Amino acid sequence: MPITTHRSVCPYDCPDTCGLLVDVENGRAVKVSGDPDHPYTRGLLCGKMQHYEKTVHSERRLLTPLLRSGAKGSGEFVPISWDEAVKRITDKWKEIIASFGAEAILPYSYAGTMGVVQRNSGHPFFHRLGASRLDRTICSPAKGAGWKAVMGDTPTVDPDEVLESDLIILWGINAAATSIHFMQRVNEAKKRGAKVWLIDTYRTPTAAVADRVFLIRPGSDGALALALMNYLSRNGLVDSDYISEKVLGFDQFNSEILPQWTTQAASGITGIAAEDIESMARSYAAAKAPFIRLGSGLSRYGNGAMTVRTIACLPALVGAYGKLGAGCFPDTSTGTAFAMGRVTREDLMPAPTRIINMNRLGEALNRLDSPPVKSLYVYHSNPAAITPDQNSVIAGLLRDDLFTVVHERFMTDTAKYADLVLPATSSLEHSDIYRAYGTYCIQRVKGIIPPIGQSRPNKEVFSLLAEAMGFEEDIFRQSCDGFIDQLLLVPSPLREGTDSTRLEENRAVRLQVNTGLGSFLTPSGRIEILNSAEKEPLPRFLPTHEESSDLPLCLMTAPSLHSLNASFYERDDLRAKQEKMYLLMNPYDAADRNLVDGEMVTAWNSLGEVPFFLKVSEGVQRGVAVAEGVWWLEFAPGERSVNALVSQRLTDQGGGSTFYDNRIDVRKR
Ligand SMILES: Nc1nc2c(c(=O)[nH]1)N[C@H]1C(S)=C(S)[C@@H](COP(=O)(O)OP(=O)(O)OC[C@H]3O[C@@H](n4cnc5c(=O)[nH]c(N)nc54)[C@H](O)[C@@H]3O)O[C@H]1N2
Ligand SMILES: Nc1nc2c(c(=O)[nH]1)N[C@H]1C(S)=C(S)[C@@H](COP(=O)(O)OP(=O)(O)OC[C@H]3O[C@@H](n4cnc5c(=O)[nH]c(N)nc54)[C@H](O)[C@@H]3O)O[C@H]1N2
Ligand code: SF4
Ligand SMILES: [Mo]
Repeated sequence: MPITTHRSVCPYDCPDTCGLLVDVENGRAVKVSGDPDHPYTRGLLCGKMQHYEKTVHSERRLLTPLLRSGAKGSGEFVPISWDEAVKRITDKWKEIIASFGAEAILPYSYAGTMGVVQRNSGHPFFHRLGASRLDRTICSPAKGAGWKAVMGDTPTVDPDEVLESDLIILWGINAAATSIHFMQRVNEAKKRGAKVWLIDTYRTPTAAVADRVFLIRPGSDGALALALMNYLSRNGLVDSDYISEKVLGFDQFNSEILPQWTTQAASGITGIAAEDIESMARSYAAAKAPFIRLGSGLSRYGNGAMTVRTIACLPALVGAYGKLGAGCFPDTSTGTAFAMGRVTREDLMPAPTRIINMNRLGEALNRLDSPPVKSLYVYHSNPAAITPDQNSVIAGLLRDDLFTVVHERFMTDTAKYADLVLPATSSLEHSDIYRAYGTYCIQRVKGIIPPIGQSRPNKEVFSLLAEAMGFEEDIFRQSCDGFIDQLLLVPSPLREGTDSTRLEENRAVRLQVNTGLGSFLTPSGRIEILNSAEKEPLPRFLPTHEESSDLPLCLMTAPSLHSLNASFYERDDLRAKQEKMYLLMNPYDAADRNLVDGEMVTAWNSLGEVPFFLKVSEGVQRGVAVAEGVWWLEFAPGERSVNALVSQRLTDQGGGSTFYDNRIDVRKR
């Protein structure tokens, strides 16, 4: 059989949404490389995706529906047919609805695939069913809320603008792992003379590109931003003309909030020396085009939205939002590229149903009544691994009276607790259309190999379930491609003028985003340092949740270079690169506890205990411990992984997760 090459896209929850070229031979993907024709990613793939064919054709792929035959969590199943699986699910749901109402059914999904159609295809079904709704806030809603409080709906600039910057601040982002194409631009800007700073809680791999690395106390970035702004203001380094024309509320902020934020005061909280904060402020003011690339790490705290809001004010003081290659870039704004209402179909809900925050799944499964959750349907997510408070989630999944269905590519930690497992296709086996959050591109792709085993795409499974439930709406009968054709008929200003031929050729297409310098989509038309619609009209410093904890170490639940949340652990090659499930600690913190590099230790707090291998590292500041990656329990050294140490508490706004706002102590195993 000849080898044919097809265009596809990386389906994972990564800002860049790379274009792929996939060689197919005899119905199998045999080689995956980057598509040089992609306007942003231009052929460069990360290490995780260079052998995506090993994931797609992994021996671990689920091939048939499976019915539990052993105790919950034992992983013992027997194969059954799709017909039987669908009948069992819908019979059980009809029974639950008759006794408890449809709100006793809870969908749980997040970002196993970022394709607009497959990702959201459960929404119309569960809306029509009248099930409880899931508030999908695990990632970065606090970042969104903080940004919006200052900038409203102003679109962020194109990431390529960073090439014009002379000072790039990577703030709370491990771009070497999570934004490799942005890093390419950063390296290019460095060659043109730009300086690069990193502000993080430990020396991540991204530190290698930075001219200056500032290690900050977790959750204290708001204090740093306030002190920088105070210094700029007291030393005549602000752009007064720009402020009077474009900024709302600076005078009040400057008199009521800033004065207490001396560099000494901020130094006490952030751990960064006062002289360093002063030199940062001077360099920031002197830069022609200072560009802040804001990650999500600093937003996953009890004060996360306020931190982002405070940082978003900083560029306004020096007029950076008015300059090419300057300002602040949290994520791109492509939410309106498609008519999402047609995809999610809230109109199908019989009446508004209750909303359950996905970060509090543990609480929902264990404590909720009126009605209790009697059935959980998980698709493209792995909550037993990735959700806060793993002990509580697993206790819920162990409930005998909970009917759990998991639609998955692999036997994940969550699937092991299911009553019924359904096999899912990978992105090479189904059609979809993608937008991105780190670039302004969209791409439409087709399935290019047949489904592995009896696996089916999300959309198709919801059509089967809808049919068995007797739902007759057209959306449940449409093919994925038919649905995408219709969706593309609905115009969007972002897609105006885009090349539809390229789109049909499965090539990535750049959206037309007007990131016009100097106009702001806020109620006042200005940058709103003062926002009277907010509970706190002015930004100020808020403490984290763990401020008053007596445990000594702040736990960083950071991304790994070789995995993506709990994805890619099916791959022996990539797991080998992570070596072991490590906890990184400063040499002094280790010595204080008589711990030595390489030994097994137990990290603990009031929520749980997790065994790790200790890695002593000078790159971690005292008082901080780092656990990279979200390991599957199958490969963890003990019974639990990192999220057993993470609480279900939420961010100050947006209902977000607080993955980084947790303290622990560590003892010998
Ligand atoms: N390789 C890889 N790529 C990924 C992912 C992955 O797991 N692995 N995950 C994907 C997903 S879902 C997302 S949302 C993005 C996330 O991409 P990022 O924004 O890069 O990652 P975050 O986990 O949000 O955290 C980034 C950094 O914030 C730091 N940090 C934590 N607390 C603080 C703080 O208080 N102040 C400061 N200044 N820094 C702090 C952490 O140490 C971490 O290095 O990446 C995506 N891409
Ligand atoms: N400790 C810690 N915890 C974290 C994070 C962290 O950095 N540290 N990151 C957090 C963040 S930012 C996020 S966004 C969440 C992400 O949490 P999740 O969205 O749950 O991400 P994954 O762990 O990648 O799990 C996705 C699952 O979807 C499956 N899948 C892939 N494609 C399909 C498909 O088409 N159909 C179906 N049915 N299944 C499919 C995959 O096999 C995989 O098991 O994790 C959060 N949890
Ligand atoms: S995970 Fe990110 S960098 Fe890697 S291939 Fe996918 S989109 Fe590209
Ligand atoms: Mo995320």
